[in-house]
Amino acid sequence: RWCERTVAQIMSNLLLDWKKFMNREILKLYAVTDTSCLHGKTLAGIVEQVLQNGVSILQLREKHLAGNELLAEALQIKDICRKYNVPLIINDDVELAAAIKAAGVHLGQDDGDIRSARKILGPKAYIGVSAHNVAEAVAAESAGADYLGCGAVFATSTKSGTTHLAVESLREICSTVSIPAVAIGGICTDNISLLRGSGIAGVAVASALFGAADPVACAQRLLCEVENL
Ligand code: 3NM
Repeated sequence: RWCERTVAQIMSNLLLDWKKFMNREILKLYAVTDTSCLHGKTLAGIVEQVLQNGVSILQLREKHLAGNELLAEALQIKDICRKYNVPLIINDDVELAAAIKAAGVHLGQDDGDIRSARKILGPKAYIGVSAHNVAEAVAAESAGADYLGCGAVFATSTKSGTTHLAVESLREICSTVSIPAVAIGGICTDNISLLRGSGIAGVAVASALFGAADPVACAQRLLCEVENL
């Protein structure tokens, strides 16, 4: 009995470690869609290009869309993600994530509740949570979040009302929780190296990728930089 329990405990710990390791790998280059800066290109076109060139996870974040328009966009992007075996995360909308069987959802501090999202999406779903300090990070981890999005590490015009997160605070978050964290906010190829030593698993990038003159080159350079962090 005691032996069986010990083996079961070891197996379950190994599985948890494996999940954490995989999550860190998957979070390396996290693209967050931003259609406000496409320069006449299509979102689907850029998504296809960046998924072929290093983006390891993609979040659909289209604040200006709702209802059937958002659903149609989500289904189209999901097809591309499936083609390249890249997880699709839906921003804020647990119901939409469930309806299209996305890989997961990303919740802000004011969005839905982590535990009810888990109930709806199940144990395999990725649930990401925005955290701006150690207290929020610890709370998200204990509520069952799989990863954290921490920002804004640099100035951003993609989201209004962000607060600045110093690299030192990012490091404190990463060393306190055991789930992986990605940095977000104004990250581009010129400043990503400033995040070195912070302990992040990866970077989440919107405008630098989707507004790039050459999104392919940008994705490749970001991946190269993130691997040297
Ligand atoms: N969340 P870009 S900053 C969606 O600080 C988002 O929590 C942030 O876009 C936060 O890469 C941000 O264009 C915008 O700056 C990220």
